[in-house]
Formats: sequence, C-alpha cells, structure tokens
Amino acid sequence: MADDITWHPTAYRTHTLGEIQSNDGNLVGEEVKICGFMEANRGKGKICFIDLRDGTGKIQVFLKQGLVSDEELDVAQNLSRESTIQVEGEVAEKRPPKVPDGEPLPPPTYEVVAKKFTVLSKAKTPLPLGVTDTVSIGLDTRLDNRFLDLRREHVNSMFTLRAKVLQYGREHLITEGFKEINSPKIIASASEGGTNLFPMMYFDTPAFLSQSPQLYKQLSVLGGMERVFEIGPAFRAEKHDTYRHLNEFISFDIEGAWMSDEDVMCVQERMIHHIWKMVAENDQEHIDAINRYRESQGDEPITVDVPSLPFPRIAYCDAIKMIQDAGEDISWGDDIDSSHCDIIAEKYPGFHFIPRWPMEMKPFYIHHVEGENGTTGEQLSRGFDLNYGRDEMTSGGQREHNVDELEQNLRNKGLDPEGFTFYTDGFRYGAPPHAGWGLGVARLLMVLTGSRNVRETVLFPRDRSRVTP
Ligand code: AMO
Repeated sequence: MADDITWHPTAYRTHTLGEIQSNDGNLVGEEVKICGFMEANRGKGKICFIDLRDGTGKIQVFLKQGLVSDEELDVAQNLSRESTIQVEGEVAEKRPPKVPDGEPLPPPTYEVVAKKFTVLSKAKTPLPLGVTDTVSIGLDTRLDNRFLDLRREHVNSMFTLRAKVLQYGREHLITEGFKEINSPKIIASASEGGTNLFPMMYFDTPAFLSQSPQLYKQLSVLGGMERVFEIGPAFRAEKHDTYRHLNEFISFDIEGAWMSDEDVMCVQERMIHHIWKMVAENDQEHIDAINRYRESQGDEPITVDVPSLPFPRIAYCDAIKMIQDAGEDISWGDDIDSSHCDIIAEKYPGFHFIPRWPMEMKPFYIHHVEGENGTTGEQLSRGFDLNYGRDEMTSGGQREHNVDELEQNLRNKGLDPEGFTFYTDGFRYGAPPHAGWGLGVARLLMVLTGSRNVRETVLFPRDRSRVTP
C-alpha cells in the first residue's frame, strides 16, 4: 500500500506545501493559508522572497509592498531563519527558469503571493546547527539538538524511511496472518541472560526492564494466537560502546505456531524483500535526499537493490570452516565476531542466514536439532542469525515446546526452573511447535540508508553516556 494521505485543513492552514506543489497547478488562483519554517529570506525595499518549508515540502512566498503592509514587509525582511510563520495569499505559477534554446522547460512550480504575513514563533540566533548548509556536524552536537537536526532534509528523510520500513514490515506480516501484540516492559525474569538487565523497583518488588518480548510472544502463541508480532522497546544494560549497540532499541519480533526455524527464516526474507521492493517503488525521493547529502560529503550514493530470494544459508559449521580456510584461528563452539563476518561477507555480501548454531551457544528456549550433530559430535540447535556484511540483524529459531526438555535447558544454563513457572506452565497444557525471530530495527535501517552508526537511525538514542534529550 503506497501513501494515500488526506491533509484535512487545520486551525492554522488550509493546505500543506507539498499539496500545493503536487497539485498540477489546480490551486493556481486559489486563496490559501499556509504555515512553515522560514529557511531563507531575500530582497530589500519593496519586495521580499521567503523560502518556506513544512514537513511535506517547500514553497516560495512572495511579499510585495502594497499587497502586504510596510510593517509586515519589514518583519519578513528581518526575520531570523527557522522562525515559524503563517501566510495567507494566492497560489501563482512561478516564472520558469531560463533554459538554453532547444532544451525542455522543467515542470512548473508554484509560489504564494502573500496578502497577510504572521510570525508564529521567532527563532533565536545563532542556531546551534545549520539546517540548510552541508557543513559536517559532529554526532553529539546533532543528537544534543535533534529537534533542529531533524529539520535537515536528509535526516528527515532518514526517519521517514524508518517509518516506512515499519509500515511495510507490518503490512507484510499482516498479509501472512500475524497479529500485532504488546507485551509488558516491566518483567520479573530474564529471557536473554541475567547479566544485562536494568533493575527497577516495582512498588515493593524488585523487577527489571524487559530485554525482549521473547517469553510473552511465546505465551501468546501457546495461548492459541497462531501468529503474532510486536514492534517495541528492548532494554539491555550492556556496557558496549560501539557503532551498533544501544541500551534501548526497538526490536521487531514475530512468533508463529506450527512453524520451524526454516519456516520463520522464509517469513523474514519475504518481509525484507517486501520492504525493499516497496521502498524502491515508493520512496526514491528520500533515498535521493540522503544521496544529495552524501554527495556533498564525498560519499558514494546508496541504491535500494531489492534482494533476490531465497537469501543464502550458510550453516554455522560451514561458516566456521570458511573462516578457518581464510587462515583465522577459530574452532567449533566459538562465536563468529565482526572480523569473521567480514570473511563470510566477501562471498555473501548481502543478507544471509547462519542457521544451526551449537546448542550451548543459544538461549534456553531454543530447540535442538534431532538426529544431526556438529563436526565434533556436539548438539546442534534450531537457532539462526541473519547477517548483513559484518552486522547481525536478527536472531531467531524454533523453540523448545517439550516442557521437560525446556526445564532441562534452563538447568543447563544454570537457571532455576522455579523462577520461570509463569512461562513453563504455558507448555503443560498442550503446546504447538513454534518458532520466531527478533530483528533490530535500527540495524536494518543502517543497511537501507548506508549509515555507519546505529545512533543515526534512532531519534533519541540511549547509550552508556546518553540519557537526554
Ligand atoms: P537478540 O538478543 O539476538 O535475540 O536480539 C535480536 C536482535 O536485536 C538487535 N539487538 C540490538 N540492537 C542494538 N543494540 C543492542 N544492544 C542490541 N541487542 C540486540 C540485533 C539482534 O539481532 N529473543 C531473541 C530473538 C528471538 O529469538 O526471537 C533476542 O532478543 O539486531
């Protein structure tokens, strides 16, 4: 579903700027009331031109002595950049630019000839960061002033794309029968290991911020919800300080009954394929905005290459062998770190799954593989990762649905099943085999937008040193 938006008039405006520019001239001659941020003002004496911007587009406002009062003209000519204004006036076609003989004219654009000019809020000077210039600004300054950073075209496009990714992902899952749920974010037991929990007091009871909707999405499926998904915050008290770790991130999770690890990998690749296809078809203007900025910084442009299906699957055993063959010192049972991922990415530069991890490396809720073992006889799991380049996007797997095995898995991880009865009880009254995954939204956005830091793709990131704004 592409955009089909109705911008109803509001108390402050009759039209958005985007509407006026995209109306094929149908609004020429009409009286409109518009609002926006003043990007720039030019002109002295009897005239003034204003570049006006709202969240939908830009337009030129033309003020002329006689049509507006001398006082309005004076205020417009001396107004500080980024002040917000309201203009009442008439839509006119802008005079086309001069083009060399024989060359076609560009499509028409429009302006508003002002009859009334009102300042809604005056911007303080100087601005802590420039909105329209392309000077490179440090990430900390940008994040400290995110409210202004967001007004920059490419940053705004980044977050529009983020919203689109969630919209397309959501709409795809709904077509596959998944229903959206919301699980609690205040919890009593860890699902992803006990060391990275943020403790809190829940009245008189110690509790934690949720690391993942894992146990609750499973309980929903055990309860007969068939297929569920959730897009929500996850909190990890990890001391990492890297380009890809945050302490609060949005996890895009699914869980489905009567499904295996392979089944949910297929859901994931179909969803990512749909997201990329929809962005390629509908959102090129935002990719172009990002590329205009990248060009100004001397960076290569990004392209939205819709990945072909299926994504490659490189079993953990094969991945280890590939890394060993490249001369690295790694053996069965070791984690695959970023530099190892680079080796795999040389052969598989796009999205690729790494299924069949050793059982001992995966969380207690992951199912083992029956009748198949690792190279040295160890038990394999139905857990998988999805990687892109050197970064992990997703973890997932088929879940253990046999309660005795599940309790044994807990004990194997040094956890006491008594602390998990709220969860394990869900398996005692008939449990469907089920599977799911959790995808890091910010990391997926990094891939789509070519960002080098996960903080770029999060509005107000939370990391070890940042808890404001
Ligand atoms: P996992 O812990 O691997 O799996 O998390 C799933 C995905 O979430 C993202 N992610 C992070 N993103 C930014 N900062 C972090 N600190 C961070 N930690 C994780 C990654 C990762 O792949 N319950 C399982 C999922 C499942 O099996 O359904 C889980 O949470 O992109």
